[in-house]
Amino acid sequence: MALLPILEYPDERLRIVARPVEIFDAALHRQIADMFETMYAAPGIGLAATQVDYHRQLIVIDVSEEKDRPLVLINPNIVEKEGSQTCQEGCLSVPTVFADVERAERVVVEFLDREGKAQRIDASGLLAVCIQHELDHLAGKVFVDYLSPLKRQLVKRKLDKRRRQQAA
Ligand code: K1U
Ligand code: ZN
Repeated sequence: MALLPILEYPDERLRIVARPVEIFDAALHRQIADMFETMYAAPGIGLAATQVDYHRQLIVIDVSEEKDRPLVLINPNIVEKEGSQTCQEGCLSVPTVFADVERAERVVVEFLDREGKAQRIDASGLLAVCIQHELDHLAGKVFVDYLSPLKRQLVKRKLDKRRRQQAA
């Protein structure tokens, strides 16, 4: 397994729209294992393939306290949405930045598992937030896109400063 580099906002590769996964082979299973290792090490509760510069519709998630409930979503589609909730979100591609985002409270998602078998889950609370955040990544969207232009500018400046300090 390997730790994968995570793209950081405003990297333009975060804007690439992911294509469906078509081949369920050993290379895909290696990519999934590497993404879980990267997500757990970060640490994070989700990771979309886009964030590691792999532009296929693949997401890994684990919102459990014990980190023992790994979930792989391939070619996911939200087929039902209900209600709304506002949650403070973070993003491994926008380090140190947290902001409130309004999302659906409950989503029903159809997807393929790592063997290519069709699955469906009914998610609410944090899992629903995380799924919507990761699906946005696959569509080339980052959570700071929901902020005002002024707040986005502040985020860019903060990240620029952080990068300059890291390079010094
Ligand atoms: O997609 C990502 O960048 C991962 C992101 C997912 C997410 C977090 C919060 C709300 C919506 C989506 C993260 O995992 S950021 C890190 C984080 O939230 C966290 C890390 C360790 C423990 C608990 C949370
Ligand atoms: Zn993110």
